[in-house]
Amino acid sequence: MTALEDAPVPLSAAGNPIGFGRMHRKEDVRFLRGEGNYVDDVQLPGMLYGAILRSPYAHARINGIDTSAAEALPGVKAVITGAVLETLGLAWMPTLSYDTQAVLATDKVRFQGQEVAFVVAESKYIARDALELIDVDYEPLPAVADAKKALDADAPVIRDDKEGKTDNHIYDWEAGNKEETDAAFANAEVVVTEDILYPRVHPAPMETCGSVAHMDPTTGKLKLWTTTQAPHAHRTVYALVAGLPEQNIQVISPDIGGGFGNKVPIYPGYVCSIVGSIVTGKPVKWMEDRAENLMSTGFARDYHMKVSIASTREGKIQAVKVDVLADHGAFNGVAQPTKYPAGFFHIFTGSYDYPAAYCNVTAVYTNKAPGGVAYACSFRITEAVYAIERIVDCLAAELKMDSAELRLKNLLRPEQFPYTTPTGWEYDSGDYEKTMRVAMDMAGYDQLRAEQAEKRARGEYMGIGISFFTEGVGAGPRKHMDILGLGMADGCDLRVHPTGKAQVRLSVQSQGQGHETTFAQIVAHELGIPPEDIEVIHGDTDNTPFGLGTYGSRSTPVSGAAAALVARKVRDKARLIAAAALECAPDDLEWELGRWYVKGDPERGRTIQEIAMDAHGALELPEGVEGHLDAQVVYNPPNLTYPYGCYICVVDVDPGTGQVKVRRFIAVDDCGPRINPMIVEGQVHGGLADGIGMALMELIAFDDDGNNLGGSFMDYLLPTAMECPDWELGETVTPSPHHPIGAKGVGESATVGSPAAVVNAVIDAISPFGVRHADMPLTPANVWRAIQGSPVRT
Ligand code: MCN
Ligand code: CUN
Repeated sequence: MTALEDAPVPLSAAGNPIGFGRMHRKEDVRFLRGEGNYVDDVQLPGMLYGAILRSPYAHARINGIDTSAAEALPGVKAVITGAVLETLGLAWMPTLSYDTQAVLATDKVRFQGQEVAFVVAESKYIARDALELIDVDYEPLPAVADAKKALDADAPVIRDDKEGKTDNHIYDWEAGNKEETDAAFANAEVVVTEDILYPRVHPAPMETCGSVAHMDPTTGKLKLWTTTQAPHAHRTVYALVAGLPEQNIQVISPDIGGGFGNKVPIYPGYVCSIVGSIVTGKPVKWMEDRAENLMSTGFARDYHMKVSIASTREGKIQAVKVDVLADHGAFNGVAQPTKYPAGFFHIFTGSYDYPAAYCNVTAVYTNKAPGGVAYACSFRITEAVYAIERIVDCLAAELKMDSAELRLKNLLRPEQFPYTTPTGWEYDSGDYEKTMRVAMDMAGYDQLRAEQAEKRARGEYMGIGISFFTEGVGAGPRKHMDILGLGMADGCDLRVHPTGKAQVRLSVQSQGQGHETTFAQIVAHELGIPPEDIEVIHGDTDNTPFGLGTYGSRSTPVSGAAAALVARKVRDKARLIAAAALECAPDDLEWELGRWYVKGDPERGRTIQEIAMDAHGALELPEGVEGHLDAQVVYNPPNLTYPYGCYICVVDVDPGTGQVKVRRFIAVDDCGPRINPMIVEGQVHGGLADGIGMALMELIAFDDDGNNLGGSFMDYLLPTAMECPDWELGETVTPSPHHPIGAKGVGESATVGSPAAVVNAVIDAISPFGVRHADMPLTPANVWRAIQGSPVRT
């Protein structure tokens, strides 16, 4: 274990830490100057532009499509429909959950915004104009937008494309022990049950989804610049779907303007751009606009949860059970490990010590866009954390107990780690009470409660909300986790050039998380090469090793480990070369950052840069040591890493208007050693803003006919600096025992942990009105309704 030492990290000539520490992001030089290279910046000679015709109906039969007027428009090069794709065997594609999804609709449209036709034209304006000229003969069908009605006997069957399908049921899945849990509930002194909805929200990255496809007709090589968080997995899927030879497909994911899980699935637009290029022989660019992104690409959540908790009268939790109705939209397109159709939801037992838990998840099709796993969810740990942290607050209200006291009474204790949860996860490490105490101290918890009591006496409504979350991030190991059969392990290559400068190649792909900086820091920490001398290469399948990509905060736990191990491999090789150069035995050498030296004779040594030159030079290398200084690894993680944290939110609510003001937000995260604390804080800041957005304003709503009511930022509200307080961040450091540098992931922690803290604070504020729960988003109107005792609108 080389956890973050107390000793100060040495600085490079450029002033950067040679190892872990704060350093400005290397990529910001181009980002801040507007010189990033996004998919829409890709310009190729002779490039054409694609646009997608989308369904205005949530459910309708297609009786015919007349494309003749569009084809006749000058500048239009091709109009592709489902019928055309059918002749190529490409009308349907597999989803990442072993379902099928229409690329372009043939028989029916199944959600509003579904892809119906693809126009390729000389300009994007001509392409859009041509869409207006396509005449689709729709026969509207009754739609089901409400998951609770999807299994009704008279509900229209959405997936009648599947042979023998007579209902909208997708799967039932369970975890935990039902008998033990039922027994614990039967004998419990106190039981609290609540219907809790985690509404449909959307990750809404700044850059929408798009691709530029170029199928070179002479070489047969397909180059695809695309917004993907998983370039290698996408390449393999294209090879399997289209039957293209995999070595002839190059997926390039250049700079990405945010992903947040939106860019894990393969979208029909990507496939259409490829087909457009094959048909026309030219490069074809497709970029969706904001409304298309909000209406048709991977949404998040839509979990209807009935949550029950059993406890003693003193507040010792005994069991938790959750019944979930999961709305997956019209195609089951969620991206998650195959074994876990409900993602990692069964981590809902949370951070507490109790013996029995059980969940049952029933998933259904509805006439809505597909998705479910996105928006910094760590494979649905967002839903799980929200369920447990809300129900714990409901229990506190029932017991008339302080919610901090109830949590402290039930938190797992340090000596219980590694801890196996009642649903089968093995938490690696934690000191939960310590983290909670740090947060409470930072907040001045007791004073806050005293202030709240005073204010209540004056008729002012202040609320304090706590959320204590545990995540599991870093999927695999591959024997338990795969996506479409591709095992979740990641490669990493490291080359040290003769002059001692290095290139490290990753299988993961940054969307703004700063990998070009932090992965250089990991290698610097292991080898002593300054981070500015290490180039991080990612996002290009021709130039990086295979791996499953960036989501579920797996880059640090998986590829971060791979980067540390590949650097150690290079270090070991460097030792043999240094021994040859110094004419001593390798065992006589000792390592200090950046240098092997002779034990007892520290003046005699070789720096890593000198060794790099030796490795490429005339030095006689020892038997069995190949020339050059490089190495490769594939890292198959033994377990997930389990970051955790305690968040405390303080709000003031105006009961007359329902307006919520977030006054303070204290976030104490434990993600093990922080490679770059500044980047970690940035990740947490972003996730906390997400939490305020989801808790208070974000919602993709539908009417009964399945019309999407939130297709623009006028309706789909995102939080701005105006709604966010000055974040108060703290940390504790509990290394992961199985990770080479002890680091746990953090990229989704704040999005996972914060919504419950905000909602708990709002409900705490309005609890004097008898409110125990109200669903997100807690807009002013919904808070007001809750106070009046009316149902909220979601
Ligand atoms: N880090 C660190 N020390 C740690 C843990 C992480 O310095 N102990 C750094 C890492 O080196 C990396 C960053 O923090 O630079 C995030 O690391 P990690 O937790 O491994 O997460 P990933 O890199 O795998 O990023 C994925 C995660 C996900 S799944 C979503 S969703 C999300 C998130 O990252 N999407 C983002 N944060 C985002 N941030 C930006 N700017 N844009 C997105 O699309
Ligand atoms: Cu669930 S969103 Mo991130 O895993 O890409």
